[in-house]
Amino acid sequence: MKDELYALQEQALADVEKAEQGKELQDIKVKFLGKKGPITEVLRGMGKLSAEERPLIGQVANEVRGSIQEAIEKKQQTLKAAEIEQKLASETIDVTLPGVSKAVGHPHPLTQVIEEIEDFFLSMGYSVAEGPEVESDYYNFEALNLPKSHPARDMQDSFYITEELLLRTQTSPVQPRTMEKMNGRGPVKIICPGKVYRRDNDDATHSHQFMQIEGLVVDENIRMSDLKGTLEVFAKEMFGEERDIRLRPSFFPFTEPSVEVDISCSICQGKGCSVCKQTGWIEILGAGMVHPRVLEMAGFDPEKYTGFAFGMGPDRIAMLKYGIEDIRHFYTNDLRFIQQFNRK
Ligand code: 2U9
Repeated sequence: MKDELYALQEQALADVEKAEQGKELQDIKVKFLGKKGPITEVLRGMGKLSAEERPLIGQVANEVRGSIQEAIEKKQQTLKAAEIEQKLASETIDVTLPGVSKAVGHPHPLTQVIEEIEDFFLSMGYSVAEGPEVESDYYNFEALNLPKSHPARDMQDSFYITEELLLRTQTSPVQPRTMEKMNGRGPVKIICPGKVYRRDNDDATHSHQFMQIEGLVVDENIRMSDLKGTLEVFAKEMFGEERDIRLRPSFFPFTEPSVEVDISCSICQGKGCSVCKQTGWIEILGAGMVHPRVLEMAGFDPEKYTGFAFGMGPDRIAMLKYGIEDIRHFYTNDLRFIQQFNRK
């Protein structure tokens, strides 16, 4: 029986040696040391032994059990340590390796320009007013001194939804909407950014949907020089201190007098080049003194109140600022174009 025990011990220790997984050790333990195990079996047979043999076998059996138990625990630690080692090896981070850059988004170039323009006017005490893109014919045209029959309506080919509803062709309707809420009392000092829609065939300088920012100041004694001064500071802020502005007479149904505003060409410093078509000047926006009819329709007494207004296309401003030759780049969501404006 003693040899049998040692043979079991040898077998068990050999299995422990070969074991590679904790599970195997568990199985060996159950197999050799378990209730139904051969050593237990031997011990159960102790009854048949002589009195002098029993303690000897008992001692050998416990020695064998102890050595197998110990071998299993030692091997478990070895396997545990190897597992941790392997885990560490697989998880070691080579800090010298370049990091995996997470693609972080950033504002669209148009949004960047619009926010820059908004920040300028907010710094001048204006507030931002917004309104519906699906607008009524009244606010988009009538309230802007463009009665139903007015020819200028055709200039702005519109997406009509019903007789009375259309996709707004400019953000101007936000202004009579805002003025009406003032119950004829100034001051009004707002800028109105947003999407506008014109039934245009998209090409390098036209898009059926584009952005606009308009501004309006209504109060007592607002004069043309206030408009000129405001636009001068704006142009220098957006395009550089060395820029000059020029006001040219123009016509808009909702302003009288009306002007178009140019800045000196940033490419040729005003000497004339292909960008400014040899004029040295580049048009950036339109403006004028608010037409008394428009003030009146919005509930303001044109005898007491005057105002100025301006309108610009941030797309155009961005194209000038960044030398972009095709407006469609803004709307085709080509990341190669957009990611150039990632202000890291
Ligand atoms: C009210 C009174 C006056 C807004 C104005 C312009 C001149 C203008 C164009 C610029 C580029 C449209 O996107 S664009 O093509 N706009 O030139 N806009 S004055 O005048 C108003 C608006 C509302 C109540």
